[in-house]
Amino acid sequence: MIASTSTATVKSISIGGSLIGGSEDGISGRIDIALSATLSNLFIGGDLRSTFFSSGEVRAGTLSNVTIGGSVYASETPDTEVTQIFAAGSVGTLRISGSVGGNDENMAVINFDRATKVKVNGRVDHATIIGEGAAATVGKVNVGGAWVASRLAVGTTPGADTLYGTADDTILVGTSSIGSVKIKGQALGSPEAGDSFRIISKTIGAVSVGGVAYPFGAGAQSHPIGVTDDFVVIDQT
Ligand SMILES: [Ca+2]
Ligand SMILES: [Ca+2]
Repeated sequence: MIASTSTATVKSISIGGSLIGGSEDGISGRIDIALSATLSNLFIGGDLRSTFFSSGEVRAGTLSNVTIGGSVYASETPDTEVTQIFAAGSVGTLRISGSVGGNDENMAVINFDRATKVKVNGRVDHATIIGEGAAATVGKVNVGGAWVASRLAVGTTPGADTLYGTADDTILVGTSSIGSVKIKGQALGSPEAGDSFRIISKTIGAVSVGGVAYPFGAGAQSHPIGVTDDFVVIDQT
């Protein structure tokens, strides 16, 4: 674990290989910067990867520039879902060269208040990206591959199911927004019954999936996308 409890900015952490969750103590495989402090540059050449016992995790107040050369993988251990990338405040640019992948046990979770850009070159599969709070914003979300069984909730309450980005979410009164979402591959939910997947915010500027643009303008829009009937991109204003 790399930890800093100071409120001073940490200018740079660079790991050539992977950051991997550890054994049974549950706190290894972590970069843990004070939630009032900024980590300006984080480079992980390989994966941010979880093991059976614990997750690879990054936590800070602000994450200005994050580059992950590999993929982000959630743990497969039942009931051990954690937020693998957490900024108490803002994220500048988050670039992931590989994929963001969870599994049937745990979603890969990314959580912040605001983000300028999230770019994933591979697929987003069993992942939840949360912009938390009534003023949450995400500028651009670009995904090079497919979007599968994944959620992007910006400025919502999770509702009775306690999950962000599902059908029972309520959009908070405020100024939340998603500027644009561009998914180059296909987008879909899951073939199982009873679950739901949303890209949701008060205002969404533009969405394209597989080269098809879905109209988002003034007023409320709701577009079901994909073959599974449980994935909807929805805004309110
Ligand atoms: Ca929910
Ligand atoms: Ca709208």
